[in-house]
Amino acid sequence: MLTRIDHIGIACRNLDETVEFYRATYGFEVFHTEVNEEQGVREAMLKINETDDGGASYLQLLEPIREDSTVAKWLEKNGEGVHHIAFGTADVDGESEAIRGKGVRVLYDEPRRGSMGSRITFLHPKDCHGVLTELVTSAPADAAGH
Ligand code: CMX
Ligand code: CO
Repeated sequence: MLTRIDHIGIACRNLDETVEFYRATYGFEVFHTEVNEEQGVREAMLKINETDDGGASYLQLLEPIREDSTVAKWLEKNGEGVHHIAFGTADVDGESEAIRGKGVRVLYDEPRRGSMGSRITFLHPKDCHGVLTELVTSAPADAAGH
């Protein structure tokens, strides 16, 4: 089961300036930052609300750290904006297999490492009516280590 909006991924050119916009305009504070080398991004997670499945919903602000990263390529083509949405689930392995079985391309054979020790995979936007869609299982609360 997919039980929450885990996050909305927003591509930006300058993470610090974008974080400041969200703080000054809405009062959202940074909950966590990290560099994900594999994904080629520096990111900030802003927690918007907790959810009744024990998780939370975030904005994920993403700045590319390499010219050849997917987010750098996307920014070049589209400019700043909403890059992907992510649904939270307790079982990213089971959900991605079930969705693969429905004919949607799942981009990874096995989930990879996401923010705060989560496990993530992606569904191809061309199979999802134009929306790059991520599935996330959060790390257990005591293992997140933010
Ligand atoms: N949303 C919607 N459509 C997208 C898209 C996005 N974010 N990114 C690419 N597309 C579309 C393009 O517009 C293009 O469509 P057209 O052929 O109609 O022009 C098509 O998909 C192919 O795009 P591309 O620019 O050639 O890009 P690639 O095929 O090289 O990569 C994708 C697309 C989805 C495979 C790649 O972005 C990917 O692997 N994404 C998953 C990883 C990721 O996004 N990591 C960063 C976030 C990390 C995190 O959330 O933690
Ligand atoms: Co994401």
